[in-house]
Amino acid sequence: MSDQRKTAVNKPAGGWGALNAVETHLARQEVLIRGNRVLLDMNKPGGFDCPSCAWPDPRKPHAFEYCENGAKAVAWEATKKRATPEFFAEHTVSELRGWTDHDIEAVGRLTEPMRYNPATDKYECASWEEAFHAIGDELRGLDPKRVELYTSGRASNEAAFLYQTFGRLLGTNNFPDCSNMCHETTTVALPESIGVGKGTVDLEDFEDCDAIFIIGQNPGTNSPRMLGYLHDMAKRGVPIVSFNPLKERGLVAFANPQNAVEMLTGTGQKISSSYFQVRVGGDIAAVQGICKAVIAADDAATGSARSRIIDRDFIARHTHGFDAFADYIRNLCWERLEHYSGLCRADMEAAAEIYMKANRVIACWGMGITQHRRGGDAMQQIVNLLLLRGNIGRKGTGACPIRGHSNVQGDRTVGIYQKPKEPFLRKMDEVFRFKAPRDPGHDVAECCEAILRHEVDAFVALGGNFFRAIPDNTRIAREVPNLRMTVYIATKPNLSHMTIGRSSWLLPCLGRTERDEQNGVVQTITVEDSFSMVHGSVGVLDPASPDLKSEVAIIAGLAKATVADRARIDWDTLVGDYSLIRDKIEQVLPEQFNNYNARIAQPGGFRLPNGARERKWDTPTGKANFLFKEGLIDADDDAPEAPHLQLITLRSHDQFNTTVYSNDDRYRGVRGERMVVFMNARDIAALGLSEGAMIEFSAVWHDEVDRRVGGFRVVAFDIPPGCCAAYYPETNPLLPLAHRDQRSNTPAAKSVAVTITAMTPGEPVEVDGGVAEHGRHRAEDPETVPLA
Ligand SMILES: Nc1nc2c(c(=O)[nH]1)N[C@H]1C(S)=C(S)[C@@H](COP(=O)(O)OP(=O)(O)OC[C@H]3O[C@@H](n4cnc5c(=O)[nH]c(N)nc54)[C@H](O)[C@@H]3O)O[C@H]1N2
Ligand SMILES: Nc1nc2c(c(=O)[nH]1)N[C@H]1C(S)=C(S)[C@@H](COP(=O)(O)OP(=O)(O)OC[C@H]3O[C@@H](n4cnc5c(=O)[nH]c(N)nc54)[C@H](O)[C@@H]3O)O[C@H]1N2
Ligand SMILES: [Mo]
Repeated sequence: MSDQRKTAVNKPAGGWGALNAVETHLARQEVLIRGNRVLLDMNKPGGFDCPSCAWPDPRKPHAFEYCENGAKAVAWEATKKRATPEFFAEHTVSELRGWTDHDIEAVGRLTEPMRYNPATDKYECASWEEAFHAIGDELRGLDPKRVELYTSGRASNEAAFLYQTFGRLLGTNNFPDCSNMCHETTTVALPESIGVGKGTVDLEDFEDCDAIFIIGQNPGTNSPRMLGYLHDMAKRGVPIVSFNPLKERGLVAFANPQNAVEMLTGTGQKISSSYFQVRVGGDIAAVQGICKAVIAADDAATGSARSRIIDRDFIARHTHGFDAFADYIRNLCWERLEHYSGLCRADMEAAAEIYMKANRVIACWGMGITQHRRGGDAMQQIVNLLLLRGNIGRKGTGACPIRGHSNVQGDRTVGIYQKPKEPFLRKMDEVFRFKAPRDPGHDVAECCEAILRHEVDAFVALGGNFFRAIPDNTRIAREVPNLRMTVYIATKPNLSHMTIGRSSWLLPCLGRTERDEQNGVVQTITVEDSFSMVHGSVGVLDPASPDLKSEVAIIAGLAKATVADRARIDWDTLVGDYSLIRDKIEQVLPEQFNNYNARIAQPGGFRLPNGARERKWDTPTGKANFLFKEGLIDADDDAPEAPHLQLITLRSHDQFNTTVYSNDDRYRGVRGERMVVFMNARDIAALGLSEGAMIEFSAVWHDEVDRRVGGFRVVAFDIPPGCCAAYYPETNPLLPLAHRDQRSNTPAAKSVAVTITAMTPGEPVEVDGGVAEHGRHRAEDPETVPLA
């Protein structure tokens, strides 16, 4: 590792580097003055909800309730740059398809509706009326089962609710959603354990807990406001126990930009009191090892005067399956747990010691748990650990999945779901007087399979970047020209928009930072955060173009043009006053949204009911369940043997999913490039490579598809041997569609078996049909933030 990189990687996260980055990103998008003022309105009552992650807002916000990455998200949306009709006149879609994710979005905000013209291979201006008409005509003529309605988690509750109403009126439950690639694992597996698919904690619990376990999540980059809480907890001496194969800088130390001493001394606060570098996918074994040590300690305490370690009373009253679980765990041998977790027995026992000493424990998890073939099983082991000492449904305790997109949880709550429950559909029928379709629709994986089978005619996207974010993306994108129509509702152009059916539309919408005025009144939208708090958001900026419509207005326009005759819905009235949409949501979901409009007016909004938080378990046993399977730790083991490596696909510090703000990753010491692979020095040597060498990945999977991407530079990193990491979405062509969590279909993006081979710089990667990743057009873009 170079000295400069070493210094960069070893500094605390946050600090001057974070402030510096905020300024640079605002300046780069030419929003310095505007942006700084705008940032003051973020995450405050009466202001707008940060469009970045789903971390909740405190009831009493700080003066600067934003983080570096929230500021980047705002700067990116509030940019002065525009993707105008003139821009599209200069570039064919075929040409734009070869651009990088960064370059295409960096063009700026979309300004007018655009229609693809096959004769010129360009997007050209159209009016909203033309767009709605043409799209409505096409959709009306199609079998609704061959229409896919994708949602990305930035859509508001109001937009998402109208969207699912529109889709169900059309006659389909095909609602593939970004959550199908994200926390679907949690949504499916958590209810089996505790009866709800959402977390059971709130912000106050963070203040009350006395130990926290962070498993497979990188808060420093992906929910940086969480770091402020971790920072304060660490200061209070609360043990923070992290499980992550990579040494993530934000989990190691953090200098809070709001703390003068830390800023001046550059020291920062140590965050994780223990850091366990588990093997990729080794969490099942690691957590079961901790359970083993806890149960052993409890067994040893039995009969002695010492108090019991396991909360027998809670277990007897509130749980099911403890005895079988405990027996299973007692019989696991340490050698196997060590082998599969990549940790030693002493590590697991040390973690158990911390767990047993603490009265109140929170466990958080992210994509490092959900994006695995046995992600749901891993998550259920985390719950088992919590249940052992009654760490759910009590102050300062709980299960805490950290969601991704700022409203991904809310979208699901209001009906974006491919497998809607009967009571919900019955309410929809009743409120809108029609018969909603009953057969299950497609999730993301099933939508991709349908595209591959040529069973899709139209693909409509409410935000997102579907054809980049999905597994096997180049392979699936190749089939899209078979579709009759693609429709993209978006703020900025991206590579999906260049992945088009025979007809294609780009419908530009307002972003969350912008004033959404209808009938002369500024509208409030609502969102739900990771902790099930629903609150309002009001945009403050002038819209990027006078021709933008809100997502709500666009969906209503599409619905009017397509399904106006199928229910007596006054779409225009709903668009004119979003509180009327909330009334409809309340009618369909009365228990959750009772008194909706009044309650969003209270500071911080309101919390949706959560049974497990009150120790009411909505499971078939009526209890919280200890769940496990025989042979779980090594069943269907996907850890490849050498020379294969397990590839983790993850996020850099300067990206939000497929939105790449810059090519830097300050916390991992990478600057100006994304085509890198982080490897253990031993693997680098074993493969006969050296730092800086150029490599090609090829995926190991049992089918005929050639999955390769090349042009990645080797970077030595503190990561266990046998695994490596590289950025998404550049690595998505490697991720086989069938490689996914067994129950929820969530792509196993965190453990792709690959082989790595050396290549000479400039050597082309011939991948059948697709754009070879390293062959993408790149602007000369040394736009970098100094390493700090
Ligand atoms: N700035 C920013 N914020 C974001 C996003 C963004 O891209 N940028 N994305 C948003 C979205 S949609 C989401 S879902 C969240 C994602 O937030 P995270 O869940 O933090 O997502 P990742 O960065 O993909 O990976 C998380 C961590 O899992 C670790 N990991 C990988 N495999 C394993 C494993 O087997 N076991 C363990 N214990 N750890 C493992 C990786 O090293 C990495 O540190 O963030 C949201 N917030
Ligand atoms: N290999 C690999 N693949 C992954 C992951 C991984 O870790 N590894 N992570 C997965 C996860 S967790 C997720 S959530 C998905 C994300 O998948 P998506 O949600 O589909 O992708 P994003 O990159 O978040 O979408 C970015 C685009 O959204 C549009 N946009 C931004 N703001 C707005 C808005 O306000 N309204 C509208 N209509 N459009 C807007 C812009 O055009 C922008 O280009 O990717 C998944 N794919
Ligand atoms: Mo996500």
